[in-house]
Amino acid sequence: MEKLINTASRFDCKGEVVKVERYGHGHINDTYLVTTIGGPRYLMQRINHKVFKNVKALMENIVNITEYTYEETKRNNGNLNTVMVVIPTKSGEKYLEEDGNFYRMYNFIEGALSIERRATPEEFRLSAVGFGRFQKLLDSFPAEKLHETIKDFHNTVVRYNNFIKALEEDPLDRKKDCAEEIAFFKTRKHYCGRIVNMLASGEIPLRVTHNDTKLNNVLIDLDAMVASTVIDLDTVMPGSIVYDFGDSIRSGATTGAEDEKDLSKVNFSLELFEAYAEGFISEVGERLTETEKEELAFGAILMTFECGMRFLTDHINGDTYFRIHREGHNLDRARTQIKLVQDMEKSLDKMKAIVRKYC
Ligand code: ADP
Ligand code: GN1
Ligand code: MG
Repeated sequence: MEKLINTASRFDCKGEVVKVERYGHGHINDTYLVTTIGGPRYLMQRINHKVFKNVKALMENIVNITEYTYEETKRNNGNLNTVMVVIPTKSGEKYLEEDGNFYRMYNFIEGALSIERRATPEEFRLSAVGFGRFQKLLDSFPAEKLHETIKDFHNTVVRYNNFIKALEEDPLDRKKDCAEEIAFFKTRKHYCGRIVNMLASGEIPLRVTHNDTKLNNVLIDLDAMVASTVIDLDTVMPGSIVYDFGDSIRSGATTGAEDEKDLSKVNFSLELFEAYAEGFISEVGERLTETEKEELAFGAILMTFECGMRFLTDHINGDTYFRIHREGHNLDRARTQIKLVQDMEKSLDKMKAIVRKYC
């Protein structure tokens, strides 16, 4: 803790840093809440530089996006307290390199929280409004300013090839214990190319998107019942809005936690799906092309399939990507995603009808 207080003190915070503690439930970065005397609270992150190999490019993106968001919010007389700002180091750098690690600091957004439980339909609708607004904001963001922070992030064909490669290498001899799960993904290989091909042919437009729209990446003000801030901007890159819609459904339209071991508790919720579709389409519906509208429901299946396959790949590889808290954690996560894909496959027609209703 003493060491982390020293690290945090190297940023240009107001007040004296007195406490640094682990915070949040992200799978990628190490996140810390920083308390000061005489100043506000801050949020410090040790950037996962195994995942984000080019930290300089990553931080250029984040600085550009947060500055743009700040200016747009100011121009629209919005609440600037809800905007994330990068706090520079005392020597004016946008991030700190220390002992081979990379740290950054943001203002801590007060009065709003990540929902880490099952959301109510109204909360989930609000999260959709938040991500929808963010998508609109990004629509006018100059794409040429962005670096690709993780190559082929939602290229499901590449993800599938990585999965096969992991199976071939099988470094910890884990493959033998997940034959059913492996077969599940293999029999659905045809899902992988669908959106990738539509992007390549221009049938679906490439837009600047968030790419990690899971429920806990939008802060909700539960007193005012409004979406406050979209966070976790590491993967803002060119992508498809179908992915952004789909990943929110994957993470939020479910009755169980992402790592629930009792799969009887994990069901896809059409009620939550409808709440999200309503909120999201109310914000971005007018901008969507007919093909995008048509693919939103499939996007939910695809993102759940992809995430499940990524969890299983990481399990086979020895848990080198997603943070785990117990043995078999990534396999448990893969299993909930499989359960959700199975449920969604049965509901696809109903999902499509709901999307049409709000478009
Ligand atoms: P990861 O990439 O590991 O998911 P996130 O950037 O999502 O990391 O941060 C982890 C958690 O920290 C979030 O889910 C959220 O609860 C909290 N958080 C992140 N940034 C802020 C912020 N600026 N203000 C308040 N809470 C934040
Ligand atoms: C990771 O960073 P976090 O926890 O918000 C991952 C997402 C996955 C998600 C699964 C950069 O999101 O792609 O969908 O875990 N982020 C990255 O929970 O890989
Ligand atoms: Mg996150």
